[in-house]
Amino acid sequence: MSAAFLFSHGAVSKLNGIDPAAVQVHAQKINSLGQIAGEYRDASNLLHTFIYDQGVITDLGTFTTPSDLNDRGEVFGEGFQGPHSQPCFIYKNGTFQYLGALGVAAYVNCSARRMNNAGVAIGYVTGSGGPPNANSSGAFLYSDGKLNRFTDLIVPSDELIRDNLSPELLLINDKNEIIAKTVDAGRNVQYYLLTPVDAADSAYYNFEADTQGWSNAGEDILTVSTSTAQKFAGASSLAIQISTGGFGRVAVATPPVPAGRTLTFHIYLPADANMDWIQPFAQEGEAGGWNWHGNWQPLSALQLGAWNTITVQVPDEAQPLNMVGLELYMSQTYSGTVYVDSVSF
Ligand SMILES: [Ca+2]
Repeated sequence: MSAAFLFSHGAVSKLNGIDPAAVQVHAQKINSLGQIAGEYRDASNLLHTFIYDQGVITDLGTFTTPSDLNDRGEVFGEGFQGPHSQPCFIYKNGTFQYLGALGVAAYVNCSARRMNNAGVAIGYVTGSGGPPNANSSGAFLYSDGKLNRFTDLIVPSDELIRDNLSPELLLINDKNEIIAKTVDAGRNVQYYLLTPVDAADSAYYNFEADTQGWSNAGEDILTVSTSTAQKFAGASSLAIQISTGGFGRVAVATPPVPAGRTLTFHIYLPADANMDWIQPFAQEGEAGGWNWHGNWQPLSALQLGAWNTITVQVPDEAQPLNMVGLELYMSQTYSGTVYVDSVSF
């Protein structure tokens, strides 16, 4: 017996809600949430980007074309800002952000390629009309609000630089690994896989060598180790492997966190995480009456399959701390791994 593709519950949805006058409707990307980004031409032959999400169409307006859509629902595409300027944009949380050129330029013509689930985008931009030698064109990598010239991110001795080839970036994955293509004067094509070097982890609790005293301080439902499977910075993080439901607590005793500091936690929740809530915390010692300072977060406030940054304020009048850590509560059974990294203060 063989089966054709089985849709969830047999449901097939029609992409209703696009401008009835639309022609040349193209769905370009579908992400793992089932959201779709596409484009169409309106009655005036102008291009629009649309996003389809659970039966609802959002129209991003004229002069926009999508190139990619990530699992955060963010669209990477090309827009329009007056004659001769077609910058790349990232559309997220209902707003456009335009990326511009690499140097000073009057006009921008940008080719959007890909954007991963961390919001790191790659493409190629041509700037023109700027001062001589403005050097405003080239392949770029956009990350954390910064437009980087791609060649600035490559070790100068690498042959990509040495041969003075301009890489056309093709693909990026969620590990920020990039496929680049070069074409030399003889039209010979070469492909490269570029892998990022880990940024150093300068946080006090960076979990680079060991667990730094962090251990299970709650119910017997989890084990604690270091792991390179996920990391916020450096090469490794603290892995909290949960085997069932219940109340979990991982903590480090007598941390040297001074009063008045803000503790910053980076916490990675897997895509299938089902805990009810998590709570990074700091607790004062006996002199401080065991005072508790937590930042309780329901699962709905957190990003899954991603790093979450959560802070805990230690008051100015706090007495020396008894412990710092993370609590998790799962009313249902769960088996999976949560990661903590780069806890600084
Ligand atoms: Ca680390």
